[in-house]
Amino acid sequence: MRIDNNVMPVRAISCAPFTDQRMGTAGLRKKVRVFQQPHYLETFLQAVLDTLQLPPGSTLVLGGDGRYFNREALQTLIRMTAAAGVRHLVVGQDGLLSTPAASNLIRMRKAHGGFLLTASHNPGGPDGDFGIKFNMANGGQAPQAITDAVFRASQALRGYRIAELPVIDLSRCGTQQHGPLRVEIVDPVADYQQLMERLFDFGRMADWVKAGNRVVFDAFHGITGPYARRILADTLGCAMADLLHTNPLPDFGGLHPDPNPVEGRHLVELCAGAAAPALAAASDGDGDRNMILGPACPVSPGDSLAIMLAGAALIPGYRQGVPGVARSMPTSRAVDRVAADLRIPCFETPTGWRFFCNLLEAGRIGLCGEESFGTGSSHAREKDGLWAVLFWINLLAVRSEPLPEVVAAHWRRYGRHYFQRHDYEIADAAHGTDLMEDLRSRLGSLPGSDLGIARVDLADDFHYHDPVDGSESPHQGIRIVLDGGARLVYRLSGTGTSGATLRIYLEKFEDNPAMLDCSPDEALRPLGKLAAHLAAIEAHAGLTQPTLVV
Ligand code: G16
Repeated sequence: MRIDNNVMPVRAISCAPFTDQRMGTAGLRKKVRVFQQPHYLETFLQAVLDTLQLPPGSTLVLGGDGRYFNREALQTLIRMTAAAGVRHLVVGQDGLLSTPAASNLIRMRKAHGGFLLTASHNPGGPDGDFGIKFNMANGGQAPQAITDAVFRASQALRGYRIAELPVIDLSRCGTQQHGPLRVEIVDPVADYQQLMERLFDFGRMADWVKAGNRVVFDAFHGITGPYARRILADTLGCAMADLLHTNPLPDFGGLHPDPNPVEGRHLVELCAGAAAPALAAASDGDGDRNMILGPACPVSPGDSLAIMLAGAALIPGYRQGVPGVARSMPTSRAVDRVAADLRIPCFETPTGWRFFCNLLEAGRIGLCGEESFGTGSSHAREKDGLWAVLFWINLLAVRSEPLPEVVAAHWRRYGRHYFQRHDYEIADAAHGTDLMEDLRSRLGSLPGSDLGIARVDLADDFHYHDPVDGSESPHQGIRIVLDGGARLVYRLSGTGTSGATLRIYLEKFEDNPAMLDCSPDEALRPLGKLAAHLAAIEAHAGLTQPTLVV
């Protein structure tokens, strides 16, 4: 098909709106089959494009985690952004870009934003999940005001506009011109690797690997495989055989690409045995999550963030110190203790990486993290799985101590925050909402009451006031703080694609040196029982135990 240099042929297609295109914690996530309905993907994209009103001639970054339906969706995305007047697309080769690498590219190229085709850690394949996130010019996910406006726009749509373009070949790096549209296909790893080399001491890390410190990394057939091969193996010298599942596959080879101790139990078992590597790690489908383990020592995400902050001055990119730190409300408060020690502010935000972006953008924080296996810094506006692995390698290389000793020393100094998340999969979403409403209605009567193992100090529904833009985010999770500092948090997940997932976060602080080495199961069992009883989970949802404990 030949296209005139200046004119983009565009077709207008009429269709009825869909009623379910409200974005959750991170973009729109649905079953693949929902996205495959005629016009579904297109109407959502049109709603985003109508809301953004990009200036004519804009640049956008496009990529994804390689999951099923990405290829088709990417071609639609190219044609619709072209119809909306975008004139320069920067696309990862084969449509691949990790979420943090895309965030970096948007910033580097001064693009107007980017679309990321991913449902993150959710399973892939024809019966799995698909998703789309839109990131703004700062590289961070669209804020709530934009996602709300997109939903309103989706309800009012009567059709969409799509350019007539041939199928674009994304397999070779280089620039293609299609009429007025320039499509630039880039190596997904190169710019990201350069950024990592600026932040970390690669020479010292390579020496540490050479000295016999083995690193095992599992990419779960998600996007981080190509990044891990180039950075961990080719550059730092890790053994290729220790990098697992590194070719991105549309169905993740049947794996569930969620780096937690359940999906990563093979790594937990490896680390429990005599052949434990110095460091084991994993990332998720789109490369923004991380799990860190050492010999007989899984590191909880809250501890990982706290230990990173405590050691930040040892890492070249953070040597100047960080101005502040942030964690999502349900995340353990281990990092708060380090921040207090360093006399820097510690912000508590709602769940969702986008809430960190204003603080990062305003220079008020340098590190941030969440219980959901996400950690990041001011280097990007998304959490970053491989970055966290590199941070730990750099930290271990400088400290010259095994990982379990680093963790134990941290607990001896700051105390230990035992932490677990109990997820209950509730088949009928309405039962999940009723449960939360019921608990919310009883909050006023809880303070001061004796719950058997402790009295309630505080019971509220977390409300966030953004200190940068002044926006308000109410109802971000129920907090029940007990005397002695233990805490229960309840919220419904915003990333599932069916039913409701009730998440209960359990936390207990311990600074008795004789009690620092319990298993979280043991330390938190009474709290878990109390949490289930308080929320009347069996009565509301018929569930007598959690579906998943991480
Ligand atoms: C997303 C968000 C995270 C959030 C996580 C879990 O991660 O970016 O900020 O913590 O979902 O959210 P929820 O508890 O609502 O399911 P990802 O890696 O899935 O994009």
